[in-house]
Amino acid sequence: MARRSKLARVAALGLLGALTLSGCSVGTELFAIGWPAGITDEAQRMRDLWIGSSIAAMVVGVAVWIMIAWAAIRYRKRGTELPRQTAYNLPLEIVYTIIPFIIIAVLFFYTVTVQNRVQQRSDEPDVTIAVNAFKWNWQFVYPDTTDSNGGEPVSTVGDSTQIPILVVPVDQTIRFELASADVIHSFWVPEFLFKLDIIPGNENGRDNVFEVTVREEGAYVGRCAELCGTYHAFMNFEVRSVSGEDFEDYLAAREAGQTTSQALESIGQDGTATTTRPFELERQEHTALTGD
Ligand SMILES: [Cu+2]
Repeated sequence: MARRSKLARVAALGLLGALTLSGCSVGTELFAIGWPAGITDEAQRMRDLWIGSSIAAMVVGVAVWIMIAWAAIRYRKRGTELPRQTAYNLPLEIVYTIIPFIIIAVLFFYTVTVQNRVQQRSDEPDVTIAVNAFKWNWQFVYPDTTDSNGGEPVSTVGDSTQIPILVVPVDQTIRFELASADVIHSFWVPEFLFKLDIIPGNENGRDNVFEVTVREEGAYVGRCAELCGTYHAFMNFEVRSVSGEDFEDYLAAREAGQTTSQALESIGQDGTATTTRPFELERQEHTALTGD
């Protein structure tokens, strides 16, 4: 009896070890179960939480399957004799009430920790960008800059023929301050694994601000994630993450009077969006002509 329980314990430990090890290295993709990787520190934290939860769920699931199989085999019907009847095992009932409670408490602890990290705001972000949403496009303003043409801060605004490009540096904390000119929009960059509603009149609160640290250079599509009207679906933008040096050069070129497109080309980037394109005007023209 003693030997058997020792064996069972070794087997359980081995299983747990194998699951944990594979979860930490080769198996992360397996345990991510389709969860995307994302390009920010915050996205990575959320992914880690998800993978940890998957592994925990797998461990609990396997333990339950083993116990079910064991009970079914060990206590299967062997003859016609009625087995020993038992009821009200208080210690056992307490154990199976407490164990789920502990599991939920641990999951809750990690969830709150990650949530606080994702919503964390630094005292001094490296870059602040104002995002203004309107029906049906976006404006991105860099408040710490001055355009030599008019003395206003540098900004990029999209229209029906041009996708606005939001240029950000990598490896720096970026604060987005969201504002809406009309209805509720939602700022969503799928690769950030994050979106935030933009509620008109909320500009000076804390609910319209979030921060990320982007870790990968590239071009990523951004969208409005709140049904905001007829052309909601066309309210796309592009995030272009570049090195810190390129970002400085980009802003300097903008301050010197270059357009977004020219300034992007001056740092060796595509001048127009590569991940999405302006919506087709056909529908609009059709509507104008036929009235439906
Ligand atoms: Cu919108």
